[in-house]
Amino acid sequence: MVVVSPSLFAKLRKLSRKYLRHGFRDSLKVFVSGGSGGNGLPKFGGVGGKGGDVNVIAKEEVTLDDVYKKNKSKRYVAESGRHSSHNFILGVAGENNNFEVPVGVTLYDENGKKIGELNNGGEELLVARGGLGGHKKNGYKGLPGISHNVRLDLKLIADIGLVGFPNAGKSTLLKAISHAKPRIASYPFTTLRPNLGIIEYKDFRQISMADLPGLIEGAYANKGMGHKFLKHVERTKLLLMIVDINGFQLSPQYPHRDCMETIMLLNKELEMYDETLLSKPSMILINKMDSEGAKEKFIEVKDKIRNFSDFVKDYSNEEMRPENPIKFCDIMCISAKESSSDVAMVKEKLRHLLDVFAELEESENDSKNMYDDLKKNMQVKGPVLV
Ligand SMILES: Nc1nc2c(ncn2[C@@H]2O[C@H](COP(=O)(O)OP(=O)(O)OP(=O)(O)O)[C@@H](O)[C@H]2O)c(=O)[nH]1
Ligand SMILES: [Mg+2]
Repeated sequence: MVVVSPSLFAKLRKLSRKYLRHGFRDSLKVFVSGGSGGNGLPKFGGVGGKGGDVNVIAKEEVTLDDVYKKNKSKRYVAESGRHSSHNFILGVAGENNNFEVPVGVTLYDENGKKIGELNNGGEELLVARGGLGGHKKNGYKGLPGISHNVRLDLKLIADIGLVGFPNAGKSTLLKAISHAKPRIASYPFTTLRPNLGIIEYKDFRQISMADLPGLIEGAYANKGMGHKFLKHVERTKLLLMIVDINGFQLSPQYPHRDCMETIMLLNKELEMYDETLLSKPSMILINKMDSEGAKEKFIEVKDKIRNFSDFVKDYSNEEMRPENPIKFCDIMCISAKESSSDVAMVKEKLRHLLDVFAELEESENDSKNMYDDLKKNMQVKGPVLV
């Protein structure tokens, strides 16, 4: 367990904000405007060209930072349609303005209404339609295109999301299990932006793991660094919680939380942020088992974690108690830093769990499809009421 003095903590926070400004961008506001339609030509019944559309196209390997750097004005305006003329009775349409965005982006309009999301490379979304060209019915006056501000909101798409309090060893595990090179240090908030690592297996199978900045109590209400990144957990298939067997203390003016309290508080933070996160499959790793007295501490907590719902139910401090205790599908105690065999075991376990969940999901979909087919058949062949 590491304790940070208030002055160092203040320095770290300052540093972190500066670092963040240059670091990971997961939201970007842009202005998009479809081109205006060209005017028609009343004398000859000519139709003006349609204004170009603005489309976003999802591309792997593009980051929101790339999007910003490529066009710092953050304005995307499509070309206007040409007016109808003697030579071109049908005005030429304006060119579309297409720009690339990262896979995993959700787009919102100015009122926060979702326009759509792009979850696969090559997917395309229209964000500003160009105006129609002028013709007889609109008095030959070309119409303006749609213009508005759009927010691009990026959520990482990773198979596994690592969640834990600061200093629990998330980055240490990511480094040990993948080729990622996250920063690791003995003070909280070492990780200031999400890191993505790819776990590779001998048969070339790849599993992605996102290491997120540490959560703290009150994270759901925007405390600390982790809240900003909780949204990245939404799209992961498996939550991997990491807890220090020795517990956690943010700084001397904050209470020390032991291992069980840390688990409850993490559970509560996730619940307060978004209850549906708790229905995701989750596994828990109790880390730093090489530290002094860890084995004795683990013997004490092992059954409590196994029967976590009962433990939570009987826990007296209501403030710390989550409403919906997480059901962990597996518990492992490890030393992410010192034991490569522990890390290898985690690696195999994660693969196994993801496979099991994928199979379950598939069979659920199959039975749902079967039910839908059955219903369709019933509608076709079922008895007719007269
Ligand atoms: N003894 C011991 N120390 C560990 C172990 N795993 C990580 N540590 C140490 O714990 C400290 C924090 O590790 P990190 O991996 O940076 O922790 P983190 O959870 O990523 O922390 P944040 O990025 O601040 O949220 C470092 O000094 C690590 O060397 C372990 O298994 N045993
Ligand atoms: Mg870290």
